[in-house]
Amino acid sequence: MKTAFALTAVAALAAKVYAVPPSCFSVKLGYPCCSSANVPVAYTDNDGNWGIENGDWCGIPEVETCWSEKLGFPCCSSPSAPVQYTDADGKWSVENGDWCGIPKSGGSGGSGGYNPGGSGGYNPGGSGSGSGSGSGNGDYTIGSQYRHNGNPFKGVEFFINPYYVDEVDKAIAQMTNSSLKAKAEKMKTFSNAIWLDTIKNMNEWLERNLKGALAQQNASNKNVLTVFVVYDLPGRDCHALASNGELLANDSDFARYKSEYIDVIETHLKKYKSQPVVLIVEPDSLANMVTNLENTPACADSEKYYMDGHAYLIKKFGVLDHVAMYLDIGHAFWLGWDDNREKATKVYKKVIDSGSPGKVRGFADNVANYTPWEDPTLSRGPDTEWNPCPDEKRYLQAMYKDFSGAGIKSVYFVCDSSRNGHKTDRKHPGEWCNQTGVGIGERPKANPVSGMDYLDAFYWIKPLGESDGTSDESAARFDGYCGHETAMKPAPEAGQWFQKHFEQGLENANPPL
Ligand SMILES: *[C@@H]1O[C@H](CO)[C@@H](O)[C@H](O)[C@H]1NC(C)=O
Ligand SMILES: *[C@@H]1O[C@H](CO)[C@@H](O)[C@H](O)[C@H]1NC(C)=O
Ligand SMILES: CC(=O)N[C@H]1CO[C@H](CO)[C@@H](O)[C@@H]1O
Ligand SMILES: CC(=O)N[C@H]1CO[C@H](CO)[C@@H](O)[C@@H]1O
Repeated sequence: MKTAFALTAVAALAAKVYAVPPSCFSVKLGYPCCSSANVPVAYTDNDGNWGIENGDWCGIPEVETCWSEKLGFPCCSSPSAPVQYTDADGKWSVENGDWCGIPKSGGSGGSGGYNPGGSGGYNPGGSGSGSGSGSGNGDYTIGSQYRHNGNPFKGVEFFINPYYVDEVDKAIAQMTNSSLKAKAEKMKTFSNAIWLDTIKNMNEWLERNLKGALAQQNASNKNVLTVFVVYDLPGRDCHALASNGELLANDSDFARYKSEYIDVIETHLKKYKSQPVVLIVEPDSLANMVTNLENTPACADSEKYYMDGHAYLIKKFGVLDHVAMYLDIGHAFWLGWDDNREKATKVYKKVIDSGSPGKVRGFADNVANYTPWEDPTLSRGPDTEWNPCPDEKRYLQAMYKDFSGAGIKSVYFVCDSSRNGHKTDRKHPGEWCNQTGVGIGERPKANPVSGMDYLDAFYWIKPLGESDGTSDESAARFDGYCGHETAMKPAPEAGQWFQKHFEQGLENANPPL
């Protein structure tokens, strides 16, 4: 309010103080809010629209079209955006891979928007005084420390990743078959992990999703679990090419891994301490340490960084009460053989000890792989190259025995079931790229198998539909496996959307969608 003349003019009307609604732009300037958004505009300046009531200036409250901004999320571009989720705050949709609040239509009666008391749980900025700047993002109360008590997947709600919901919506838009569309719609109701596969993606997605989960948690009054994949070690994917990372196996890139990646994740995790978090740690890395040190020079070059990187992150994340970590152990047709399991036991024991006092909850298997949970057609013999663990169930049973026997204290597993519902067409179980015949497997669920208390969960770690690697032989990250006969082609780069693979996964779902 800049104009002094206007003030004196009205001061002459010598008003009674009107009962002040608790917040609107004028309160911090010393004027009450008008009683409704429908008061006629008498004057407009940079602060907002002013009305006159009871002989005094009052700030006309804005109809809160953009209610989600105070919760840290943008508004959707249109009031007719499709509703994906509804809670006490309002209706939510997804745009550009993030939640957005669907604007409440302004207009009639001024009833809708202006909501002084702030109803439901999630209320940034705190109540009362109206002193602060109000806008801006998230200096909200995060609440008290959450502590995992046993299985982190149990008794919690799973966070739905809005980015995936958006990908699925786009996939649905390309479909014509209505029965397939209906299956795809269901995919939006299941949770999957969020991959922090570059420093940039981590910066973009980690806090946003923690914040989203906190909002969901406060609205639903149930703890909401988010699962992240930590995936950026120097010299990543040392034995293959399709998922090579941004950091090289050298000291300066290792310093970046620590300071620009792990430390930043730690800061966010420490802040969002009232909600459960699971971390799936560095897929494929330690399994490469078990089997590929001798035959792959790139893996030998990466060894120091893989080992020191794990020690570093276990020390940091493994002391946080609301965070549970699972180290990746490949899958049945990687470490299942007797000699590999024996070597693996030593490697994993050493890594866990090196991270003390940090602790890990257990191990993740079959991440981004296709090995079925049970495959009664296979047994140890020439067909399996004498692998005694030809499916994930037998693999975990054996690993449980070996790891517990070696004195590893916390031995629990989470199995990636996003793509292992149907035996794929692969001729050799070592094939991993875009396998034809893919089908989604068991839905995410805690303690899914009776008699296997050490299986914490089936969970979708690799989102179905995101490519494993390109089939373009001229691409820098082309890996021979992605050109093999049973690899679906043409395939886009790793992580890019692969519509055909997605559709096949839906058709072959087991159990069916
Ligand atoms: C439509 O999809 C269903 C299952 O999702 C499939 O069984 C059927 O063959 C498809 N129809 C056509 C015409 O492709
Ligand atoms: C490490 O690799 C990065 C590329 O990611 C390069 O820029 C840097 O110069 C390398 N550092 C050393 C010490 O070789
Ligand atoms: C602002 C707000 O409502 N925060 C709450 C979110 O949930 C936590 C945990 O239940 C509460 O402690 C906060 O007060
Ligand atoms: C479903 C699909 O795309 N299958 C293809 C996988 O790759 C083989 C060999 O390149 C093709 O013959 C299949 O059509």
